[in-house]
Amino acid sequence: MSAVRDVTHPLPLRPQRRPQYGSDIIVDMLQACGIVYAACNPGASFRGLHDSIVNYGGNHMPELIQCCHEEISVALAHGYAKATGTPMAALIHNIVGLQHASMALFNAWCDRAPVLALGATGPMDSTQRRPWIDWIHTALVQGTLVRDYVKWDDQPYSLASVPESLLRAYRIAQTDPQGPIYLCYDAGLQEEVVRVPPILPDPHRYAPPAPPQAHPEALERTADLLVQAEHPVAIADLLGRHPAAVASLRSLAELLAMPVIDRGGRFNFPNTHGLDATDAASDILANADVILALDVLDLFGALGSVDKATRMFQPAIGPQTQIIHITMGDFLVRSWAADYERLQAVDVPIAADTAVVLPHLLALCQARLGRAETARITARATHLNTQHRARRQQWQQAAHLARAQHPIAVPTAVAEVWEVIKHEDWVLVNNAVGAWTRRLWDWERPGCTLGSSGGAGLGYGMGAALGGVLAHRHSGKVCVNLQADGDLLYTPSALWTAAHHQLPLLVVMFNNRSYYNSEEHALDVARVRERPAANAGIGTRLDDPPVNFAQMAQAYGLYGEGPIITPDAIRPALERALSVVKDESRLALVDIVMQPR
Ligand SMILES: Cc1ncc(C[n+]2csc(CCOP(=O)(O)OP(=O)(O)O)c2C)c(N)n1
Ligand SMILES: [Mg+2]
Repeated sequence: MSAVRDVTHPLPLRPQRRPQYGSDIIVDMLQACGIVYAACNPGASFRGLHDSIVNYGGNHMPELIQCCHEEISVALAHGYAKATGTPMAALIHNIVGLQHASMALFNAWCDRAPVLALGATGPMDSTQRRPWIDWIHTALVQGTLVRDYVKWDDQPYSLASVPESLLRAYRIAQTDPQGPIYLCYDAGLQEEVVRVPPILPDPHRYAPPAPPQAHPEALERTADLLVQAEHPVAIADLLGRHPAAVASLRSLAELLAMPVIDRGGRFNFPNTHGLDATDAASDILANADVILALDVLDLFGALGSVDKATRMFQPAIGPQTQIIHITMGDFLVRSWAADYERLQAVDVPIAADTAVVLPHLLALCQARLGRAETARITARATHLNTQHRARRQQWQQAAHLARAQHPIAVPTAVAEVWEVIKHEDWVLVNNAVGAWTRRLWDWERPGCTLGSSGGAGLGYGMGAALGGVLAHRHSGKVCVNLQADGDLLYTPSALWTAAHHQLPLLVVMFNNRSYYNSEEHALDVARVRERPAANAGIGTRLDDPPVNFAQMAQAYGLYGEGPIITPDAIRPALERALSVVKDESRLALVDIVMQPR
């Protein structure tokens, strides 16, 4: 369902079947909303819904994707949502499943990703409960467990209220700022016999609202500031959730010769473009007189840098820098988690949808450009292009030099993966590497990377990557997961889901045999306190014993190679793995042991 009703493309026809049980109605509604997949880890609280999906619905719209942990189910839906722009469902078994799912819901919340978390409980009619298990697994009200980090939760009281509840949930999840919702279905309600089938509403008429345009005066002021600026800079973060906005940003950047810093919440700007300044953010910001922030989650953090050890923040911009921020972020603030970030002073705050605003802003800027501005802009473009080319060359050279290092350096592995996939139609569905992929790969298309977990809750990578694979299933695209070791050890059973559903994915383990982020903190603290650095590995390293990830993949019936410890061995291993992914439509994993950063 898009925001604007398209009468030429009606939704799939309403099923010509008669619902017999309450959960059949839920399935009819999921199909009417176009939900293709439902990730699930099973449980008796939704046995009614399970039966309806596989028997009444024929395991089609939604099709079940079996997972071994609710955190994986939700991460899968999270990755899928980012890859498609639409939600899939994750079925979550009462209280226990919801507790497992909660952290992944938190990730989706922080990442502003629409996920339909469908839970179950009860029966709420206590006379219908089985002793012990139905009692310990029933809560009043289950949604309170995750209420602080879902956009909405509901527990429909009757079958008649099921359709409206689901339509509202879908609409809320899909309306910007997007986010997860949680619906809880009473087990009794699911198993209730339908006497008179309800007339299901037409989901088209409940679509998310058309997104808002900016206030005209604020937009005029924005255009004035940008055109008059000596050094305008754009910072984009979640803008790329709408691919059209990426093209608009590119046009605006080119019109003004405005460098762009991509914060990477989604893909926002091609790194091969001469105006990409992501890898020179602090220099570019130091010079900026006007900043156009576009859907930036942490604007304060984007405008400076912090010393991790001392927590000292160093602003990158001067006090005179004018700041414009176009975001819908003000409409999604809760008190529980401080994911709203530090309050940043902004000169022109605009609550609007960047995809709607940018074409208008472009026209306003175009109308303001005179000869003097054009000459200034042309000179700026030349300068920025030259700097960009020099930086790209510098990264290439650094990667080339790093090849001699042992253990394998991170840029060496990143460069080798690129050599193997660069002629494929690839999608980076999870990236644990940090800046090096952006430095060495050509990121050019919207959706070619899916960003990170959002909530920095570990265990995200493999599940989210499989969500990306589901989204691109049968498309011929090669999905790539650059997977961190520590993150995978939270949710290794996601490999079983990949094997069971034959999800093709190239997994490259960026294996530093450590929870290195934590080891690094330990090193920093030891340095500041002048204590022995040698103990930083206690409680943080994963090298005793080292995990054999290739064998782990094999244990799930998948292809696994490694550990790879020399640069020359990387490429042949990756090529063999890629053949497995493409020819056998299976997950293949290559474990590369490397330096921590
Ligand atoms: C659920 C959860 N537990 C603990 C942490 C704290 N933490 C942040 S990064 C990190 C280490 C991650 O290790 P790995 O995934 O191997 O990445 P690396 O830092 O080694 O590149 C830990 C433990 C967290 N973010 N989330
Ligand atoms: Mg690690």
